[in-house]
Amino acid sequence: MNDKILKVLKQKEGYVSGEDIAYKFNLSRQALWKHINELRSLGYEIAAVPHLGYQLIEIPDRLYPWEIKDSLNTRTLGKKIFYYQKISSTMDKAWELGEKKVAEGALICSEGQGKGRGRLGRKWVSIKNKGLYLSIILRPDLSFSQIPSITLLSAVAVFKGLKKIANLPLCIKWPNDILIGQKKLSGVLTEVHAEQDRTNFVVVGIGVNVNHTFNELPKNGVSLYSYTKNKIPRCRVLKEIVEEFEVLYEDFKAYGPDSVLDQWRNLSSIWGHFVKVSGVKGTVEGRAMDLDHDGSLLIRNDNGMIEKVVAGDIVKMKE
Ligand code: BT5
Repeated sequence: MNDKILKVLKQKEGYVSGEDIAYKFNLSRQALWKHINELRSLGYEIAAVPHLGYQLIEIPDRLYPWEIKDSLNTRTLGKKIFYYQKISSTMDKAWELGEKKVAEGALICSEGQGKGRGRLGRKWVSIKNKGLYLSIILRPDLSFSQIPSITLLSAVAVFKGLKKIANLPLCIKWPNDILIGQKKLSGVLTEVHAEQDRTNFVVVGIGVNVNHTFNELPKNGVSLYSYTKNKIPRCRVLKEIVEEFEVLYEDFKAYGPDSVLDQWRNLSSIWGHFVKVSGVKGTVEGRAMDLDHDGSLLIRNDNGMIEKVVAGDIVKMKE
């Protein structure tokens, strides 16, 4: 009922009479008042004036599923949304739901995370009500070797989604970072639930620093707010990223990774630069030449040999 009342209040800029709302939903005046107070306790600012009625003054910056669904224009992503005030990690919840056979496209979002994680057991700082903490459950029919491309796809989706919000000087850093200058704005994490060669499901985790003040950010972090000085509703950030994600993902499933890889190549300014990459098998240095068809980074070392790095971090880059 709360969401229905909210819809009515959103439709009108001025006051809506309490009598009209109560009549529309067959509620007593007391019951309507109870719903109004419930909405207020969720953070909605609603003015109540005798003889005039109710007016929605402000929508809180929360990732409430009904707010997300109100604006999200997708076919499969976000048809189911699991929402938490606080959680250890949206990845853990996504794994739990994935094992329970929750359908592809389910979104898991939380206002904060107690144990947000990055790759290789690293931590993702997840301050409550400030960032976007989102996991997406996917069930692609892909071979194991194609999965790393999903990380690149996610990074492209974040890049394109954030570009729609503001004209930011974003950089994409292999494989999963979105930066402004040298500072990290967003990170992506892909985890796969697989048995032998069969992929059961994939979870993509997306973290974006949205409304953090400078002091709330980790060292070398940046938020949309700390850079633009504008507060941005986190639902909007989710919407833009998830809509871009769906377009890329449908294309990827239908035609393979080529288009995603091309877009990633075009967004990156790494090509031809000297890089030092710390990978699982040690450090590789040389010139970044290209992405391989599986999303690995191809580096030409001093001997002219091409080395392939499947997973790792670029720890240094120069001209
Ligand atoms: C990542 O790992 O960048 C992937 C981050 C994924 C986070 C999302 S949030 C929703 C979902 N649920 C989760 O639990 N995780 C996903 P990696 O490339 O390993 O980078 C981690 C490193 O980034 C850390 O070691 C820090 O140096 C830095 N870092 C941590 N928190 C940060 C933040 N909020 N902003 C910028 N940098 C951060």
